[in-house]
Amino acid sequence: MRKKPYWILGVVLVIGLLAGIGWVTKKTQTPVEEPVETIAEVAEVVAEAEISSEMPRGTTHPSFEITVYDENQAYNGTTLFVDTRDNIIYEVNMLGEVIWEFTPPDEWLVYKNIIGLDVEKLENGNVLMVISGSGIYEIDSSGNLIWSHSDPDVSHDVDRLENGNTLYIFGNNDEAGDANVKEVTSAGELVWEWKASDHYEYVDTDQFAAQGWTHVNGAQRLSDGTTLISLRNFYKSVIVDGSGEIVREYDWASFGANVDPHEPQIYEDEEMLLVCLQNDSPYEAVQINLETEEIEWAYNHPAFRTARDCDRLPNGNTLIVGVNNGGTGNAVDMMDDYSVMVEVTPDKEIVWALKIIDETVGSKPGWFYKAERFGL
Ligand SMILES: [Ca+2]
Ligand SMILES: [Ca+2]
Ligand SMILES: [Ca+2]
Repeated sequence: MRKKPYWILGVVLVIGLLAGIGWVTKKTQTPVEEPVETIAEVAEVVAEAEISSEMPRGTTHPSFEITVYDENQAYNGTTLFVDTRDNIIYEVNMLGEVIWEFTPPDEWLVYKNIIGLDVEKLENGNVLMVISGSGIYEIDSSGNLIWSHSDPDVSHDVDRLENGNTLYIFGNNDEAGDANVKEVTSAGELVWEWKASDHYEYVDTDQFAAQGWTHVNGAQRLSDGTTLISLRNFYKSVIVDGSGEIVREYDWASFGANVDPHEPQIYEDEEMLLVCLQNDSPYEAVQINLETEEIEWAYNHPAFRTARDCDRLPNGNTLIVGVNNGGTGNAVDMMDDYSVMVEVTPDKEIVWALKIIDETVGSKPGWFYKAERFGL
């Protein structure tokens, strides 16, 4: 039997040693600081996108610009939202072209600027919206009023439930004693309500004085009949049972001082909760495991502030509505900040972005509030 030459063994040892040193060096290297890019700067030109023949086409809006569109990675569909500059509800395609719009009549409006208007598309194609201080309105795709429920104590969120009832909330300048969540039948009959003051002691401090006591800003009915409620001014989200008792409390204070939770949403199939933690700059979209409460995924961007909605899309991407801080990251000088919504992959690559190009938001939380994406 022929012996292997020793020099081969030596070469293998030396290569192994060098590789080991390289690995250790890499592990201990300080990462090079990447320059802060604004979302617009990471843009790919829309014109380069291959437009699917399935895409519904519409008309260009002078204020909307798509700065990123990766047609292979984005969840292709249409996006429904409110532009609160002029109180118009838009549905746009992936190019930002308007394929549908609706202007709520003046008599539905209480405030000049719609505050926290939620808009959703129902399974039958109708559109359901909550108009703060006014009520809930359901229209068909031609804009005809199909159903309404007037209640001055309404804001931020409305959901049509599987049983046909409607769940809505009140957190805009709410006071202790107000019902923060209500469920009404199609006949307008109140069948369930939840008051924070039944479960929390009223404490009149600055923390609890920002636009109301609790400033509840979101609710979701879960399949077991419990209800997820976002108590913004308490920095908490709670799950309450049918009798109103709090059966679960998620405390967001551990994510930093004054992080306002927005639009927490439980995805039961994925056993996770996705929430926007708004804290002017930076902000974070955080996904936690429902049971362990461990962070499974989180996204922030140095050019991003004031996100108030994040939705997990069927392809695993996340649609986030917020404000681009112009790349300055400066919470004082916000005059160059503009409204934006972005779609990011699980790997945190921006694959779609829509911005308002002709009007900055200044110190406002932005002209977009929430958005919904519908697949083609
Ligand atoms: Ca809703
Ligand atoms: Ca909801
Ligand atoms: Ca949404």
